[in-house]
Amino acid sequence: MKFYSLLLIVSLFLSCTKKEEVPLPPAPLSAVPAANQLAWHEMEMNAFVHFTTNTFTGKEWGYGDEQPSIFNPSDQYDADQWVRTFKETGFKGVILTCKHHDGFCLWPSKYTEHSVKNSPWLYGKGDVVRDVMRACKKYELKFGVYLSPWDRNHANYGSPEYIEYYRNQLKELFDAYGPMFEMWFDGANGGDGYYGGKREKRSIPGSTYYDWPGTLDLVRSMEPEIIFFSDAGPGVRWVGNERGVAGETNWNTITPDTLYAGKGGIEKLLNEGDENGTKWIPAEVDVSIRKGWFYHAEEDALVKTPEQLFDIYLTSVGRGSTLLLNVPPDRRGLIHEKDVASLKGFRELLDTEFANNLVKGKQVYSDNYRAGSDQYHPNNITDVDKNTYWATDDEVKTSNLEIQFDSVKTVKYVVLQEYIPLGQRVKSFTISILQGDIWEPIYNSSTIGYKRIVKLNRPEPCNGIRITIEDAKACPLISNVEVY
Ligand code: FUL
Repeated sequence: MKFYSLLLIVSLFLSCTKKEEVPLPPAPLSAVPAANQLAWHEMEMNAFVHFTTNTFTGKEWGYGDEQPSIFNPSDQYDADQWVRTFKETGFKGVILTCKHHDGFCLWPSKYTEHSVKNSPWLYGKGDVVRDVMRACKKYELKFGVYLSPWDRNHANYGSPEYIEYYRNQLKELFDAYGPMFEMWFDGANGGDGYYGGKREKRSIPGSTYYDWPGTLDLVRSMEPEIIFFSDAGPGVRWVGNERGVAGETNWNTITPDTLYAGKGGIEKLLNEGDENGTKWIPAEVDVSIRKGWFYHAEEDALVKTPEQLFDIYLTSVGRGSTLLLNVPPDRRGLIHEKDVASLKGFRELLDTEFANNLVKGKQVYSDNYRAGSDQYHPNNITDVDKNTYWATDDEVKTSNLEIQFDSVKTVKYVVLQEYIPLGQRVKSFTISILQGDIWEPIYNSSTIGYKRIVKLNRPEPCNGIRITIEDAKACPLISNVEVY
């Protein structure tokens, strides 16, 4: 008798421990984000700041022959106000044009006379790069730099000496103003310029002149975790337009060998990515709050409204990209009142539209979850923990997630997030709402990625919501669902 009870206890113990055995996690896909790319995704909204002699000449592209004396912000200049505004309205990082195509440097570079040090502003002692960097530290925003490869002022542009000059400036910037989270390499190259007085057209072989591998290595030696933006990455890619619109289908992967800076006709590929791309190079959506990238008083009436900014949010962050919104300071050296008002209105819209998540903490039903293990339970999508996720068995690529409400609710937005550390998987999904006893499909689309925000054409009263993953590259992994 004793022996049998012992056996019972042992077998009970074994069955309990077996139940708690966690199945193997899904295998990662071949292209997954690196840690710094993951951190970049999570930033979601960064600010871009274009400020230089163009602000004072009224141009968008300075020729490179501007006198430094024209750069002269007023006593009201206040980089703190720029960054404070970004902080208050929800931006996580700032990228500053330290040097635009005209070659004028916003810091007192020792390698050129074409800089703030020869302007009357603060008797030549001003330094915009330092001020923005300090304000970012104060408000805990990350700081990034734009240093235009094309330089219409420099006499040696087009020759190897210029590459040395460009690299010296990178060293200056990274030595004195770090840490930096992102470095922007602009692909623009219009050819003609002042070039030390030669006033001619210079063309460079775009894919070889800058020796990008060497330049990137140099920057990485100073800032190992930096994200590089260029048309084709390697950190993040251009989204293919300056209108604020990522592809509705938006893969974070491309095969970069097929691309190089300045090559035309690849906008669609950049916009939508490539499902079978070999590298994780997500699109960054750069767009200006104004018509131009620089401040021009005559564009004060054209500042994008809060509603326009909200639409851009939906077509950028809401399509799995990061928004890089340009907000250019005016001639005083302040973010203009109109821009501040628009940004604040935009923030209010975000806060009201996404105020009350109807499914937070709710029970979720699914027709499949990995080996029936709690580790991959569908409740993981409503637990507000980005590190937990629902996963299906390896062979299951179609599955449902269902959430029922206690009473009729009106649904306007559905937010979906894949668990991207193991790769982007979902190829197609459908949203249905429960009306009476019927699940009514109301929306179908393709990719999800880091985040997908679906705005329903008209708010729908319903008793529940169902997300059907129709197809995926491998078993789908969903980390978060919110409903508003
Ligand atoms: C473009 C530039 O030519 C514009 O002036 C601006 O800096 C934009 C962000 O990138 O290529």
